[in-house]
Amino acid sequence: MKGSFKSRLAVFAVLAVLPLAIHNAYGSERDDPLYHDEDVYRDAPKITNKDFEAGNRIYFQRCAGCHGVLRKGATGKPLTPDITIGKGTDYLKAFIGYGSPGGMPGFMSGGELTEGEVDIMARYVQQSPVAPPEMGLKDIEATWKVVVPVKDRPTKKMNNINIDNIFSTTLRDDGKVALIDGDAKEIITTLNTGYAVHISRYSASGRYLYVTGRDAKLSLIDLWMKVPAVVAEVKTGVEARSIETSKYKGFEDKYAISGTYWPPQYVIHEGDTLKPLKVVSTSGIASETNEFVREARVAAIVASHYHPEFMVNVKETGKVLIVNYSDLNNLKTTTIDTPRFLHDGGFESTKRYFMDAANASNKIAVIDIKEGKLAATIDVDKVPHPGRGANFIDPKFGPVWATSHLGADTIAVIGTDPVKHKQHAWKVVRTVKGHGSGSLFIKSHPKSKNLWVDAPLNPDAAINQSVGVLDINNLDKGVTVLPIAEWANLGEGSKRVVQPEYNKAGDEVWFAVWNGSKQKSAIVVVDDKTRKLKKVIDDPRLITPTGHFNLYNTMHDIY
Ligand code: DHE
Repeated sequence: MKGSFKSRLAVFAVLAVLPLAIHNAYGSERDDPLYHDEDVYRDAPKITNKDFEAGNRIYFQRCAGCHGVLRKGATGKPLTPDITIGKGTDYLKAFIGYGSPGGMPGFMSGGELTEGEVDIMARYVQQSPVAPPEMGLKDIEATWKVVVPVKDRPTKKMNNINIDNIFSTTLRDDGKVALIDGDAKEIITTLNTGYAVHISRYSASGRYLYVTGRDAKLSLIDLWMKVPAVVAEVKTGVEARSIETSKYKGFEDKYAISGTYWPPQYVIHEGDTLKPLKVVSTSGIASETNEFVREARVAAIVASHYHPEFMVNVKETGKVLIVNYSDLNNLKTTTIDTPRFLHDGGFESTKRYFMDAANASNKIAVIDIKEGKLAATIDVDKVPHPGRGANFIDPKFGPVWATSHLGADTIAVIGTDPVKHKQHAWKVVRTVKGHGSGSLFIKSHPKSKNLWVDAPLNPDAAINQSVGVLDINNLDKGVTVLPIAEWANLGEGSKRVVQPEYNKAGDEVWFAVWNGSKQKSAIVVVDDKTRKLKKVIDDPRLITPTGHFNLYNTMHDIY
């Protein structure tokens, strides 16, 4: 591919993904004779440049997260031409359009793609994938921008907002976050933070908010300003999902770490400016196969409260890297082999153990943060997807952590106390029915008696538009289903209900009602005790809300 790194990055920024130079070099039709050099492409259906470009853009927006930039598969199946050509265009169209019970969303039935776009995608995935560019420290530094230098920032909090109870809400397709005052339940401001914003995390002091977009644009927001605003940004790659900050005593607000899907690497940044300090590749040898994996993507990252360390999940290699940030020039890393593919996870209640979902193996790996080693692996149901999971005290089994599943309608409740409840530790002590498969997130709070579970990827609207709630003290009683989307009263649309999140006090639970970008969406606030509707926040600025992150709970890992 020709052109400087910057121009290549510009292509990515405009098209949101892969360069087309190779394709363009072969003329306007994919059936150009040159293109048929390799046998595998001989049977690929025709695709015009225009459709290939559209396919690239859609693939990055909707597919690469699960299937990989190089289409080698992870959460989703591999989609390389040697496999897809054999399936045929009609089969692929049905799959893309209507999804599968295994967790593949129906992109046409869900209203995200038109019939024409589904046809393009069915032909696009039969073409050969094109490798995106690398990005070293210099390249990353070239994108780094300090909007408000540290010396020009306030020295004390300049607003009257109770920032502990702020929610940073992802406005997925609007490329923004909404900062919502959790007390007033009103939007304070919305801020541009990058394409298809993914997650928000806060600095250990609570002053700074870090937001990453899927396009790997990382934004730093100063919550002390009169009106909180973006004070620095940097682009760490072309695809990202994770960001975390240093939490160990003495290192509060000092570092941030961002993980990228492409290039497969992590970057350590100066906490208050985002200046990139260190880049480390995560490509390497996989735990179970001992084969080299180039696209070894960084999934969840958590920060230890026990040591100056980050736990970096490398999805495809099944390695948890314990990165000690006390000396960046002599970076010490402990590598723990786990089952694959690692995705998301969170701490149990003492924060000593990281409960890490290896979703392709249907297992939870338990990492002992204090000792820096694997404590256990636990079999659960199909495709565990905890988010950060939920902690509570089970009346019979003591402290437990729970995950729901993408591929099953169950909740696995796991004993987490190896001291006072040793016989139950790292065992599934209960399997409880939720209200449906296709769940992504589960949540509780130390002050609550409820366990909330969503199912936004269930194909049935009655299930994906509602949530399930269970009584922690009476889990055998079964799940109660609450019609959250109906309460929001938004009119037409897919209205998937996603991610329970508590307020600071632990007496309200918030849900996003995630509708199409041209339709009305909302945040629904439920009274945790009565399980009744408390408030619908339906400000028109809430375009495609998905994740929402309460400052106090996120900062202190309370879930
Ligand atoms: Fe996420 C967390 C990856 C699709 C909402 N998501 C994560 C994490 C990863 C990840 C690795 C953990 C980050 C961490 O803790 O540091 N997500 C991916 C994907 O690869 C995937 C499957 C496909 C994609 O194309 O991105 C994907 N995620 C989605 C969605 O479609 C969701 C539902 C809506 C959206 O906003 O895009 C979504 N993901 C979330 C949320 C979290 C998250 C809300 C944080 C959960 C938490 O409680 O911390």
